[in-house]
Amino acid sequence: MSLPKDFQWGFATASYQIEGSIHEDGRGPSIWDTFCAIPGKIADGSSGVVACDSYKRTKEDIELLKSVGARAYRFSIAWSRIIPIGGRNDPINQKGIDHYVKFVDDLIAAGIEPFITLLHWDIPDGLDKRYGGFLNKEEFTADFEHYARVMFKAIPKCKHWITFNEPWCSSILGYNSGYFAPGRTSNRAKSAVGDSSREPWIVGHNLLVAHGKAVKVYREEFKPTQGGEIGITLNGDATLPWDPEDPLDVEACDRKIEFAISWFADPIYFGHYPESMRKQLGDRLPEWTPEEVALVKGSNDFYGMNHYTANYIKHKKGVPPEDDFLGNLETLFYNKNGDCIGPETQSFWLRPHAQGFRDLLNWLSKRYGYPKIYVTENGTSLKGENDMSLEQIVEDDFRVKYFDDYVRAMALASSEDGVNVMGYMAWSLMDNFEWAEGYETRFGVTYVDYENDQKRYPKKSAKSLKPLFDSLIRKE
Ligand code: GBH
Repeated sequence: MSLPKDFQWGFATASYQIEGSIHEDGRGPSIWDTFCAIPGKIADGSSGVVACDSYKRTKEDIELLKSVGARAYRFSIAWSRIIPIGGRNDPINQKGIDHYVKFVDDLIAAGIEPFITLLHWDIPDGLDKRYGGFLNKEEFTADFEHYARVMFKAIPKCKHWITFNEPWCSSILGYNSGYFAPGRTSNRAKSAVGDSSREPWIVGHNLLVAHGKAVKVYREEFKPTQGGEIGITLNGDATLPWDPEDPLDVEACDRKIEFAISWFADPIYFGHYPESMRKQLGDRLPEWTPEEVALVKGSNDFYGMNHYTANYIKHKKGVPPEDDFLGNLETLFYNKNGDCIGPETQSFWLRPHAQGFRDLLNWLSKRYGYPKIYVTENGTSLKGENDMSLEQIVEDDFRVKYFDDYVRAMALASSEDGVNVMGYMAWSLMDNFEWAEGYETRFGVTYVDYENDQKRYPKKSAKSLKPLFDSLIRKE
């Protein structure tokens, strides 16, 4: 098993999860600042006000990346640092731009290749207040296009752009379950506003159109001179049938991936939504206009893949409720035989199952014609890690094994199955603000001591990736 010679690897983070300094240098509020301020939304009542303090510690973070041998770093830009209110006619904040320009210069000087995500969920709150944010197709897509253009122009040295991180999360968690900002849902115990049966599908559509517009700008105005590439990052879990003998469970496995991934990837590669979704959602799924198809179809230079876990899938009978977003099925950790899919972690949704990674890489490759894939996130939390002593925390053998198993599964997909995977970013460089789960759940290869000035302590896993990749990447 091996990986191609020019395979890129490193670590990933996101602006709101690590930066802190929410008022520094003219940053405007994002929907996550607003959401965190609502009591009960974040498990430990915390927010990204300080987080890892990375806005002020870029030098230290780059030293950390160097010390663990990283060749690439994926991070996201806080839109509200660039345009504090967010809109295309609103003032641009040069200090925000300067910050990221310098960060990229410093990364490149350190021999680390930047991968920039334009939006990792933290849309300016000003846009949400002004016109409903993601829900407003005309305004949002025009504002995102403008913001993207500002960034492409400001950072010509960046050769790998990701438009959106996990539009599934922005749509479903933001507008169906209300688990993430802006927290809209039909559940009136959680929110006074929202329509779980319609809004997520509208938001998903708008994110796709906005992605298409940004890609068009990049390809027409910047790519010819800058020579970089652009794509979107989608999340999706692997699926195994609860009962492999039941064709309906087998079918539900594909349907689950279609509702999570193909919802976005089919329009990007084929120009339409998956049949299974059209069948279940009917006219709640927006129609594609010919102009939109022209923008979105063929809009990925690479496929950005975030992947963590797997589920057994059991089909459901009867008509699904209007707020169903899974595709009329159950996701389980045990199959019909009582086999467990993988060990517990600190995240209620995450159980390691590395074979699923290889299987999903193959599933995606077959469906979308073996596109170039960058794994833009992969990693794990660790049961009870937050309650351990520092001595125990830095001996994170569970995480070392997770990376070892998953990276080897990926290498097999590459050298044995013909999957065109060309990059891998471990989630995450350091413990950080884990959204609705606050700081109790840690995903870092570096421990961050939030009680003592956010001091960083690399764990065993931080140093485990370099030898692993050195042994797998072909020398010629
Ligand atoms: C990533 O998402 C994020 O990009 C990253 O910011 C985050 O820190 C990392 O995961 C670790 O969580 O509420 O039951 O519907 C990974 C994909 C999809 C995993 C949604 C959690 C919640 C399931 N995520 N899922 S549920």
